[in-house]
Amino acid sequence: MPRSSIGPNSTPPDLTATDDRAPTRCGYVALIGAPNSGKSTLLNRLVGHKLAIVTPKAQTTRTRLLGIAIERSTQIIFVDTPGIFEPKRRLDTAMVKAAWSGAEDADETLLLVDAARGIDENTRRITGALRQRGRRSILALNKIDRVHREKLLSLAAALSREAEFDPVFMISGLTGDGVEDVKRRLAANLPPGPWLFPEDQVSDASERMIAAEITREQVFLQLHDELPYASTVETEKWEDKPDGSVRIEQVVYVQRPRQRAIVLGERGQRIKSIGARAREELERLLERRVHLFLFVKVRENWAEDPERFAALRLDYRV
Ligand SMILES: Nc1nc2c(ncn2[C@@H]2O[C@H](COP(=O)(O)OP(=O)(O)OP(=O)(O)O)[C@@H](O)[C@H]2O)c(=O)[nH]1
Ligand SMILES: [Mg+2]
Repeated sequence: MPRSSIGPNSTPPDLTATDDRAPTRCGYVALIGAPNSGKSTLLNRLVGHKLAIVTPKAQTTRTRLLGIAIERSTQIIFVDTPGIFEPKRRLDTAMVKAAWSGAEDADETLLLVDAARGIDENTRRITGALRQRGRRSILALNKIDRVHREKLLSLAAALSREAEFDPVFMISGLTGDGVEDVKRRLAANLPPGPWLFPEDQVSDASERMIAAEITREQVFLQLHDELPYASTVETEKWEDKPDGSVRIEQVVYVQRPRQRAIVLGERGQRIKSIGARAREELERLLERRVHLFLFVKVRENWAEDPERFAALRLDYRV
């Protein structure tokens, strides 16, 4: 069966569908790491679908997102998390809290370190917390396509002095180098048990939510300075048309009238370009025609508004 269903659907898990010669295994694996270490890129590669948005800017991911992969008789439920950093705003605190609770609820944690960047303050904060919690983690030095081998070995040694890691992998989420080894090892580590999701489901996020993320990805890619961080995107309407296409209405919230003017751009050129790229991406993802309508609204306090947190599936009470 093609693994085609993105979000939750009404089909109950078919627990008999797995290889009945081998007992099934199932469990959660949290991907944790500093912002920009490559967690979302790796999640997409492990699952074989674009689920999580990826940009060169830090703090792209704002909430936990499940990506579900199958490795022989094991269902691996990967948890993409926001990067762990020193939070300043309420939104940051909620993001970091979501990341840690993702790690705590998981059977295994995989710490990603950007090998080109090495051990920075954020990574040190994570290794300190792992050590304090007495938590063993698997380590993946990521982005090895950008780093010489000698540097990798010394980085692995330095990290092993910070916390307990077993084993250590060297991978590139971008090229896929080493990723299958990590996946196999994780599958073997997970406990025996029935699969928790239908075998064709690849994420817990709804199509509405992923669609909002795709537009937010363009906001991150096409806007700069404080704007990506001052914006959030929500899907307000989703209408399946009889001709097979879908009409999607989304709101881009910003905090200031001046920011709204920048998002719109001169004669609406910027929002048009954000919409055009997001629509292309959505059509690829949903495999149908998409009519995308974007509205830009000023909500000075959106980053303090419980409704916006709920849309991001973040805990407001941080
Ligand atoms: N060269 C190289 N770049 C990578 C690799 N993995 C990710 N990147 C790039 O690193 C940047 C950040 O990737 P993300 O996957 O968004 O990182 P993240 O850890 O999810 O970031 P946050 O969500 O902000 O915490 C993007 O520009 C990716 O293309 C890799 O293996 N090699
Ligand atoms: Mg991410």
